[in-house]
Formats: sequence, C-alpha cells, structure tokens
Amino acid sequence: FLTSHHFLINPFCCCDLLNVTKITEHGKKVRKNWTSSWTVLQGSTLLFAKGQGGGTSWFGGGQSKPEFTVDLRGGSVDWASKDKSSKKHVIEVKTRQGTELLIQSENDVLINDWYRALQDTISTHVRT
Ligand code: I3S
Repeated sequence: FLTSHHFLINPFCCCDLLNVTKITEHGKKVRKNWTSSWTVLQGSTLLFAKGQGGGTSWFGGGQSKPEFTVDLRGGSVDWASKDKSSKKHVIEVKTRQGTELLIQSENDVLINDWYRALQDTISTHVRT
C-alpha cells in the first residue's frame, strides 16, 4: 500500500507480529533492543511498525507508518547462529547497506514462512 513519498502499512494486508532487533547499523554493531513489530513484505522492502499491545486499536486506527524499512535487494537471509541469540527460530537479515537484523517468533510455522518469503524475495530481486 503506497503513496508517493511514504510506505504505509495497510491494516488489511497480511502482516505478522514478530520480535525484531537491529544488531548492526551502517556496518557498526549496535545494542540489541528486541521489540514486537508488525512486519510486512512489500516487493523487495521489509517494513516494520511498532506493535501496540492488543492489536485491536492498531487495526482500528487505520494505516500506520513504519518505524523502519529495509531494502532486501542485494542482501542475505539465513538462520542466525547460536552466538547471535539464545532465542529459538531466529532469522538473520543482512542488507547491502550494512544493516543486520534479527527476526524471531516462538511460532515455528510462522517463522518458516517468513524465512521462505525472505529467501524468495532476495533471490528474485538479486539482479535488480
Ligand atoms: O547478544 P546479547 O547481548 O546476549 O543479547 C541479549 C541482550 O541484548 C539482553 O539485553 P541487555 O543485555 O541489554 O539487558 C536482552 O534482554 C536479550 O534478549 C539478548 O539476548 P537474546 O539471546 O535474547 O537475543
């Protein structure tokens, strides 16, 4: 759901509440800060919007501007190694811009779907 200048998250799209943290920004390590974020994949862009507790208010509130977006083109996606996090089901996303993110959910079916979707996106957009 796009306007000319901003990505907006359509409340009726399929997005999932996932645990997300940056671990590296512009190639520099940053302190982990796990937050619960609505996560959406739009084309080759991954968008995150802050989760608001119950979710009902968020859905009732119309569109929400994303907290941050990540361009997946030229990036990579992998399962995070044990030293990156003690949590289960952690995906590590690396962008060409030098950002590294961890994405996690306790729901292994959900996280496997996300892993596949991210892999597909990266391989589809690899040459663009
Ligand atoms: O990789 P780390 O530093 O062990 O990550 C843990 C910390 O960020 C911790 O917060 P503080 O050390 O800032 O209090 C978090 O609460 C943990 O969740 C982090 O580790 P996991 O293994 O959950 O990603």
